Amino acid sequence: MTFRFEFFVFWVLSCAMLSCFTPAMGQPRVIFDTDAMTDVDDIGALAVLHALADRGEVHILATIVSAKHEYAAPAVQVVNEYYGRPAIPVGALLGPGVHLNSNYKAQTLAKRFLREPILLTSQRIDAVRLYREILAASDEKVIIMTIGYATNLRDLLESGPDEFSPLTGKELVAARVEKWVNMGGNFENRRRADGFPHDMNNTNVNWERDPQAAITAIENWPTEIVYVGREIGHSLRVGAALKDTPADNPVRVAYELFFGGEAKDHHCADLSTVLYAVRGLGSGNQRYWELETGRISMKEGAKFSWETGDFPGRKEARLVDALTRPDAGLLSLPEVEKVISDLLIAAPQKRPLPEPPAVEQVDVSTSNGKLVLSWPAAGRDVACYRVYRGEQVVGTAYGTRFIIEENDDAAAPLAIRAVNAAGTEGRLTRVILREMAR
Ligand SMILES: [Ca+2]
Repeated sequence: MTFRFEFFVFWVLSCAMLSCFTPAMGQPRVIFDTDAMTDVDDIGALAVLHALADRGEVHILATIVSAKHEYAAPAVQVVNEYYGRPAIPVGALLGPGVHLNSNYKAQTLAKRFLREPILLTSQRIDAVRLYREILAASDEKVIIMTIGYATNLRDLLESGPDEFSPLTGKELVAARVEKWVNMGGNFENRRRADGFPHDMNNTNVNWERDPQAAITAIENWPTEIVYVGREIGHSLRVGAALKDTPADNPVRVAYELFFGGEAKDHHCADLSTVLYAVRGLGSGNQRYWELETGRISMKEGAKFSWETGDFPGRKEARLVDALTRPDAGLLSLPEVEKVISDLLIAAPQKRPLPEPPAVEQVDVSTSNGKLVLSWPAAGRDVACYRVYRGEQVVGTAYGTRFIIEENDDAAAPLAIRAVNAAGTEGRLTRVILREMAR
């Protein structure tokens, strides 16, 4: 059965009313991939990311979970909501993966702060689908950071063409991803700040808990990888200052749950990874790190060796800090701790976000009996799009394309509304489709 669609696009907002929308060009656009399961530094890292977004330094495209704990995704949602960005998508690994206990008690955290019914990790949008939807629609390069397992990125690389893109996962990453900031590996033998020596098995839990994912993703990654080795964040400690923040700050509560009492200083493996993903090496006289280029060789169990140097065709580097490069004029470790701690405890700014602009044009086609809607992006700050049929939300798009499975009622009016991170919908951009028999 074939259809032809005549469609009329109405939009109420005039271009003049939209002129207050000023995209922040040059801001990195990031996808945050976290286990949010065992250690509390994932929660601290997400707080730092939101604090940087509050300062206009980053746009958060998605928060994605790489662990199987049912309250990992809800815990991420708690932090997104606290910082006033409830509409940022929370994706999750739906296939096989790592499942361990949560030492910061993700379930307790989620139940304290979220309204019932809580959408569990297994009820979230599939990580690979979310990655593909976002990357396919992105006309700017994206930075992906992993502060958990490489499971989602391995699955993304191995994904095939779908309704969002004719590219394979690897081709999509090559086309749209600037770099992978990878918290993993243990490149130097140091004593931790508490005197305990690092385990020098040349890996770290992020890689060794799903070693095949780490090996496959690293060996097949088609763009730059920057490793934030365990020694970077484990030489820094922050968190005690959270006790000066409001008692209902869920990040403070997570650190309290982790320590079984007052919030204390804790390592910064994931927090330092966020700082690098957003601010890079730092700037001016505020330089945190240097890059050391090299080449990694992955071995069984996700152990590895690292060879320093320039290797044509490879884009790999690791972070080095002032302990490794005392000659480089970098900030001292206590100074970097101060930068991270100030971001960790910064009060959410919850500035009103501009209402998202209207979707100005929608193309409609059919494919395999399904209705395919696609449209140009309505600005850089859109978190997602809601697709309405009449008053009913029929789905959410994280890119600029939506497929309606059942098109038997295609004559009903469809509206697509852009949604910003705060959850505010754009006004009355309405697309009315009328089915016309050929
Ligand atoms: Ca982590």
